[in-house]
Amino acid sequence: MDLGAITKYSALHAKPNGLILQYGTAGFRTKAEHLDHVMFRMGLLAVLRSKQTKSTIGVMVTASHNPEEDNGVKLVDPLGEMLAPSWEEHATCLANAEEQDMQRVLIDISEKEAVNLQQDAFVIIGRDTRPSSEKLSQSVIDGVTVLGGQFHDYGLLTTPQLHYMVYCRNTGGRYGKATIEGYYQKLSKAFVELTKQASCSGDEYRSLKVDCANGIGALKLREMEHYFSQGLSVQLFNDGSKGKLNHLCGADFVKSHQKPPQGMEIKSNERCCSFDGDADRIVYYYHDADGHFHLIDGDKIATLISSFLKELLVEIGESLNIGVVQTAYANGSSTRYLEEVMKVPVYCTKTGVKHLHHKAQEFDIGVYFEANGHGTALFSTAVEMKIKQSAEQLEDKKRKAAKMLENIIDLFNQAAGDAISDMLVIEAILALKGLTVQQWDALYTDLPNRQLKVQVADRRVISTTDAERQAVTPPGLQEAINDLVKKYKLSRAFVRPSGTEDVVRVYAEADSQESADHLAHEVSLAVFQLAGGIGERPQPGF
Ligand code: 16G
Ligand code: MG
Repeated sequence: MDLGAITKYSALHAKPNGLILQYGTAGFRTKAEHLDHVMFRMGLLAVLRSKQTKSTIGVMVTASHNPEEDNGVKLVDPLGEMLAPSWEEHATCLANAEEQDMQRVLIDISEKEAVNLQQDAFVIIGRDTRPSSEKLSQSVIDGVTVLGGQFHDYGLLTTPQLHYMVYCRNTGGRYGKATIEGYYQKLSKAFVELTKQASCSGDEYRSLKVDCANGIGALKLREMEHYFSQGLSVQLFNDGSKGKLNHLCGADFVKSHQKPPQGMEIKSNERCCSFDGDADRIVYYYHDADGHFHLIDGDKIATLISSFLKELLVEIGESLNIGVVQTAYANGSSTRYLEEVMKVPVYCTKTGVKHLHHKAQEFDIGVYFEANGHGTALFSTAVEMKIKQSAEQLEDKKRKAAKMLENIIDLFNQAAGDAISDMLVIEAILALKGLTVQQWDALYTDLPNRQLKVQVADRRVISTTDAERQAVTPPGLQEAINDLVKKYKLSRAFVRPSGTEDVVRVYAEADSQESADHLAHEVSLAVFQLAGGIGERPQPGF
């Protein structure tokens, strides 16, 4: 380590006085003007992580669904996963170190993690379309270079594309080619082969409106479009040519406001979807003949996918263990449908993709989705090999199912939830099953629900267990929630401190919207009273 050079360059990326940031569920995220030093330091950290793992590490500059003025950064581990928890702590330490402590912190991390500093390091970098992203990714590169790391800057990429590149590079090209063409070709080939098997009746449904949140998804989908156009025609909205990133559009807006994005004209029963700002989340929706808006969220996406996978497995005659992973936010109807109708086991983890991803790896086939639309399906290597063999050996009908499964494995981004890949999987399944968006929606009816936020002095006073479904502290809060829940039918409620905002989140569902709203309000009051609420008491009405 050339400590002199690090000190010199670090001063060019000086940390604003008193600024403390935390590597949260999705890396660092805040106003772009506060992030220059964090970017430089994450460049340094990526080099150490690369040396330690002897693998390529990814650095993505994005703030996903946050406003355009924000930015953020996260590191991607060797198999495309989120950064290991112990390194999240190092990231926080390094980002918050004062200039004069930087050297010591770097040496500490290297020693604790037994990093061989002589080892080569390779870091790949991607960024979204925010105005601040280009300069910030240059600061990452400065950090990588000053520690002697090699790098490749992919420039504009969706977050899942960067995860894909990392995964490809660390698996000797077996997973795919680590180029943007490699990504387009792998997914499109699988999609086109799959949809060729769809009966002609599906043809009239082969067009889709996509709200790209004025983000990177628009650019990449436009580049990719002609690779899969024989199977699907996409019409892009909020493509970044005029509107602001994530402003009144995108998956997060549509999911949280339960209404369509601005800038998209929707005719009744037309199939539409929205990506978020870095294209790792997707939700679907449509207007029915009466003009009512229907949201099809991550839970219904997981249901469609896992049901289809299960059907294929039954057809091939394979009894592989398939599991669905959700969070406490999953609608109760989806869990019930999966368990009772589909007979698929369902597991619940804490919020945050890394928790779901980790759990999903325990199954032969693990399908995970957050209700907000972030998810994918993971297939163990053994399953992949088995399916490939079946596709060659089995007879006619069985062989066809095995072939489909083989294509689906290729179509899923197994490194991360990916709006483009998920969209193509969903479109293929709808075509193959001849399902309309309404028929898909009708699989089950969501229980009415409500989400609220409560301001408290210190949200850390709330701790939870049982995948965030039970509050352990402050004393009395869970008992209060239990008493409130008993007052309503088919009801459920939980509270948790947000990992991305300084608020406590409240979730309630019940048999009617009125009951869900009441319950959410009453639980908010309990949080306000028992967990140190500040400001105005929560008011009823929304
Ligand atoms: C982050 C997570 C997302 C989670 C959300 C919860 C990743 C890549 N993203 O955006 O999965 O749903 O945080 O936010 O892990 P909250 O803690 O504020 O409710
Ligand atoms: Mg995102």
